[in-house]
Parts: sequence; structure tokens; C-alpha cells
Amino acid sequence: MASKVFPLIEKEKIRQVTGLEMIPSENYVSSDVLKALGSILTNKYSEGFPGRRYYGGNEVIDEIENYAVDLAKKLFNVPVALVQSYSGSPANMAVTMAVCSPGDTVMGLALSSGGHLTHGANLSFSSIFYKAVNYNVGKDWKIDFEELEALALKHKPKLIWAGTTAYPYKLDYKKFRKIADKVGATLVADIAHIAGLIVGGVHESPAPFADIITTTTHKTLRGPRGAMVMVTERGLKKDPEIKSKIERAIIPGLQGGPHNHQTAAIAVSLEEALQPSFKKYAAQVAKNAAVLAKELDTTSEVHLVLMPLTSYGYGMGYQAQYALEEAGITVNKNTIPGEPASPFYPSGIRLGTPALTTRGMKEKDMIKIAGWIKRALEEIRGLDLPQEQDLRKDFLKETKKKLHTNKNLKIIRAEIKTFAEKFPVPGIN
Ligand code: DSN
Repeated sequence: MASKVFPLIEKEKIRQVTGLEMIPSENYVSSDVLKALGSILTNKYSEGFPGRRYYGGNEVIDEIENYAVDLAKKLFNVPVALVQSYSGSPANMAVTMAVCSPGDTVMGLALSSGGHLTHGANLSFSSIFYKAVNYNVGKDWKIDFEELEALALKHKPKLIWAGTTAYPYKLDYKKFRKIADKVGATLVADIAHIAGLIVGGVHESPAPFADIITTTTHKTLRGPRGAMVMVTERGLKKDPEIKSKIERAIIPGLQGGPHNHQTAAIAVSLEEALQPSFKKYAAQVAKNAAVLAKELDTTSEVHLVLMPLTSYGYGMGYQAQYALEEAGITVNKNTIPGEPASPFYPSGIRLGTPALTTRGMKEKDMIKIAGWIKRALEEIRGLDLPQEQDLRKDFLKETKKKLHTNKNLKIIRAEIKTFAEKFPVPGIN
């Protein structure tokens, strides 16, 4: 029986080729990464670590995992790498579990300032099982290190996260280190968003400053969905047992058998990231983001742009996401620092260039794309979020319908389709 899934995959392929993928945490993997991911390695159980498995038949799996580990150590210049975490959140859980006891204090950038759920956000394990303290960005939208230091001195966290998901600036790891040292905290750099930029030399590496580094493998690093946890020389000195503590947190603490097809695909992507061409890619990602940001009247030092929509009206994030989607541009609504509307109905959008750059787009293309974005956003003027909370859901439903039949957005979509189809998508074209 032919599965109903395959026609749906074909449908999704069309979406990925004819539109512009601008969610900054997304990317297109190579055909080789896809090949490893879709391989028979998914058939095998391998609880444990290379040379120490619970089940037999893992000779080849050991070779693959050891190879991925060696590549990660080389790429990020660290003495320890673990590649079994299923994704970024489980990796961050494993590190928190290895460093802290339940009830200990963890500190991270507030979600509303561009942090991550696992860094101490409400409703996340990181604030349910640990005492979470959040630091913020200041009026300039940059991390307020004075506040961070004051909070650290007051709350004496066991772990400080240096990591972001919606932050368009570079991070100063030295400043984080100084504060962590003042209070004896373990400094963990979550480089999920910027791993590829670090490999490419666009962003400073946290390896000399952090004790532990976590990353997903599927964002700017351009690998399969997955994650890695790494320990630096400094981290090993601070706690020589930290590697086995993290291993125990991964299994039996949080996970069962590793996803071997994923580990193999990570290895393939790390081989690719070690090629000189990856440096060029990373540099182009940042160049593209800087141009895109400038065209949208803001700034970016990395791969993403955080665009406030306050000049278009009140609480315009949803409306912008819907309008852009109709036009063939995929972005996500996002809170902006000092969010004037609500975290659930935010006032900004987050856009990025990693996926577009993989397709070969350059600065001149960003100028065109910014033009389409601005044209599409004109269509949301007057569609302000109602002040009355109980009207919002219905309003957004109606707005979505209205934007779906908007003629100007359809014209933009056709233009974008013609443009986008000129740029191949790895693994599809
Ligand atoms: N979902 C990721 C992102 O989009 O940044 C973070 O986990």
C-alpha cells in the first residue's frame, strides 16, 4: 500500500522551493545529511556510550559515534563532546541536571529579551525544578550586564546560561566569565543559534571562556535535527567528573537509546562544516543579515533580524506573520524588548538568512526581499490587535481569512515564486 505520507512530503517540497524560508533557526541540509538520516542506522538500539553499550551488535555504531565526537572536538576545539542528546532542550536539561541539584538557582536571559525556554522560563522544567532568575536586555536591546551582575551577586546561581534565540547582536563571553567567576557559577554557552557563525569565524568562540557548551546541530550549523554537549578545558579543570555527570544525565537520566541515524547525519554535517566553503557560507549569512536589517531599518551582527512592527500598529506580530506567509515568506512572530502588547500577541517578527544563504542568495537578493517584506507589511496597516482580550482570537481568525484573499499579497507571492525557483534547495533540486 502506498503511504499517504509521500504525497505530503512532495507538497512540502513545493513549499520549501517556491517560498522564502526566513525563520532564523531553520536551514536546508545537504543530500548526504539526508542520506545518513534516512539510513538503516535507525534500526539499532545502542543504550550507553561507545565501548560501553547495554546491547550487542554495536561495533559499527561505536565507530560512527566516535567519529562524530572526534569531528565535534576538532571543530569546536574542545576536549569533550557528547552527541546523543535528541535535541537542544534535552541537551540543556542534561547539563542542568549534571551541574545542579533540584532547587538550585539557574540564571538565563529572559524569554522576552530573546532567551530560551530552557534557560529559566516560566512553565519550563528549568523553572519548575530549579529556582530560575532571569536577566534582561536594556533599552538599547543589548544584554544589561550591570543587572546580570547584580542579580548574580544577589542570587548566587549555580549555573549561568549565555545563550539567545532572538538576539541580533554578538555575545561578549568574557563579560559572562567575569561574572560567573565572581559567584563561582558554572558558565554554559548555548550556541544553538550561532554555532555555524562560530565555526565560520564570524562570532567569537566561547571555548576559552565557558565551562560547558551546548548546541543544536540544525540551525546555522546546517546539520540534522540534534544536539551536542561539549566540555571545555576550563570546565574539566573546574569539575574533572563533569563528563560522566553529563553522560549519566543523558542516560539513564533523561533518554534511552540514541538515534544512530541522527548521530551519523551529525557526523556528515560536521565534515561539511570543516570544509573551507563553510567559512564562506557563514560569512555570507552574516553579510546578508546585515543588509536585510539595514533595509528594514534595524541592525544585525549575526544571522537574524528582530523587526519591531510598532510603526505599523498595535500588536502586529500575528498579522505580519500571516501576511508574509500569504506572500510566500516564512517568518515567526516574536516579542520585542519591552513588549508593548503581550507575549501571546507580540509586536515583532524574527527573520533570518541561514536558509536563504544556503540557496546561494546574496546581498542584492536581500535588498529585493526586504522590498517584498515592506510591500507585504503595508497590507496589515489598520489591522491593529483589539485592546479587549476576549476579542483577540476571533479578530485574528478573521484577519487570517482576509489576508488569504488579499490581491496584493497574491501578486507578491507570484513574484517571489519566480525568484525563489531560480535558487536550488539542496536535497530537492
Ligand atoms: N525553536 C528554536 C528557535 O526557533 O529559536 C529555539 O529552540
